Amino acid sequence: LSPAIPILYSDRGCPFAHRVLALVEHLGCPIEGHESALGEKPSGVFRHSASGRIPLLAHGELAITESRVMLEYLSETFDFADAYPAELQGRTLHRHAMAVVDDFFASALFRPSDVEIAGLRLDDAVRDLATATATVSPRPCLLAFHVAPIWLRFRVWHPNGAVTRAIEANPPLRDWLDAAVALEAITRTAPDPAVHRGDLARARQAGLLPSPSP
Ligand SMILES: N[C@@H](CCC(=O)N[C@@H](CS)C(=O)NCC(=O)O)C(=O)O
Repeated sequence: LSPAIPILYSDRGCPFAHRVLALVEHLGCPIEGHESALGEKPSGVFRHSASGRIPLLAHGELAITESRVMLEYLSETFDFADAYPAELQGRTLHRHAMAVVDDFFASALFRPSDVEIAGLRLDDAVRDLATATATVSPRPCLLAFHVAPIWLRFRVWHPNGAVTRAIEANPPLRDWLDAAVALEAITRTAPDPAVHRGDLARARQAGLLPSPSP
């Protein structure tokens, strides 16, 4: 249980694993990927957890199942100087936005018609994300790697959903997020569009994802 390099267990197309793969791509740091087919568990994951919850990052004695914590861990391990804005206020806004992305936007990917999730309303969540992104131009940073995989999937999974429309109604935020999706580290680690569409159709058929919102 002491891998020399971190191991990432995930299934294909997972938006949370995409965050980690993008950071790893950007930093050029070593990682071993164990990827299963969509909806299946990658072999070896149960050595690290009873539930096999994925994504899971294993390194030495550590087994982490929150992608946000994986980003923190890898950026500290491999010295990512631009992980956060240098100023305390900017850093705090980015950390807050990352929590809001997980509590609201990431959940909304799977429940796209809900405008209130975990006590957060869509308009508050959009405002928090807009405030944080307004502090820096779009560039490789943890917030960009955290949110871009989610926004990319809103565009593909729910092009006309309530969340997508709310973000499109805020052009500076929309442009920042589109620029984050266009970052080299994100595009190089994004699912192939044809594979993504096929997996999306299968996930909908299997009831893993709701049908597109009206
Ligand atoms: N908050 C977690 C979410 C992880 C998550 O929801 N993963 C999806 C797979 S893409 C899932 O269904 N996990 C549950 C499981 O693997 O049993 C993170 O950011 O890593």
